[in-house]
Amino acid sequence: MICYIGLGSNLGESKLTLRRAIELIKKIPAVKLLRVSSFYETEPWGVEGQPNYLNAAIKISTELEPLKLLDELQRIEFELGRIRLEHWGARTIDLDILLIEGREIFSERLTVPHKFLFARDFALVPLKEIFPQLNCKLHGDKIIRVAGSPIDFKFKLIACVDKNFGLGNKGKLLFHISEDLKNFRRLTLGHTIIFGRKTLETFPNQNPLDGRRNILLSCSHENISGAEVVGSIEKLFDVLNTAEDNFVIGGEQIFNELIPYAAEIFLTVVDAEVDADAYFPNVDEFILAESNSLRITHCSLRIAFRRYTR
Ligand code: ROI
Repeated sequence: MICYIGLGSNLGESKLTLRRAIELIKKIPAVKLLRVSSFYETEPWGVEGQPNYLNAAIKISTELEPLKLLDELQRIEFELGRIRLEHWGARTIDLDILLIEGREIFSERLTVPHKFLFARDFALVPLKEIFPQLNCKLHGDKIIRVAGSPIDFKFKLIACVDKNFGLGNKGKLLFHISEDLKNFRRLTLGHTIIFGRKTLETFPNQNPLDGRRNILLSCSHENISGAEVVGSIEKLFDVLNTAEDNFVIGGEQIFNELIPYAAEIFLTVVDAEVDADAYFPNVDEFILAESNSLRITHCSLRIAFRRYTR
């Protein structure tokens, strides 16, 4: 089941609250985060004398029944300090089920599509960004795109995989192909690389890679010379620069965490099938923009350099 959720906040540190809400939604069992919109500053709709809101929308896929999903969203609202005071009052966080693909619901607790969705530009503008096929009319409300969404880091995922999107086996990479290593170096040199501990262990002598800003995303508080260590996705956002090229280089777990926010994917696909125990995530939310195939010199394998965009 594909579902779109609207997020809103106009009390406290709204940017951090929206980011935290998205990370908490990501952690709901049986929920997969697929896509995130920009953040938008919006004037309060339907009420006066409140601070402006920060609004966004996300796309998820889930096996949860809609009412169970609603329970989970309300638990997260509560965890983030939402206290229900007055109807339509200012709030630290508001999470609304906006749309569910192929479903309509009219029950006491839940109406889908959301009762006021098509009247509210603050919900429609972010929704339309991640669901461009949506057929709707805007009302000309003042909605300003602002910095702060995880998508503003424009993450680029880069990996070498076999035909089945296998990444690695028993802690080792599947391939060491010099054409691919050269391409990896050319793309990442002078930029930021983000990786997990298992990927660090695949580096020569387990050392950070030269000529790049190395960031290890790991909750074990080790100290590594030549790399910055961050313990969570939210801390990663604090240390990253949106003007930089931020390459995510693996492994499986780190790709899974960051692919919902990614702008681009560089995949080298080797025309072979190899035993693997770690895989690159599904790329169905992306469009294949480019593919260049070549025969590698020493063995007679073909490889394809693919580039995907949103
Ligand atoms: N207005 C804006 N702009 N954004 C919101 O998220 C929002 N949420 C609400 C009300 C009070 C209706 N107005 C809003 O619940």
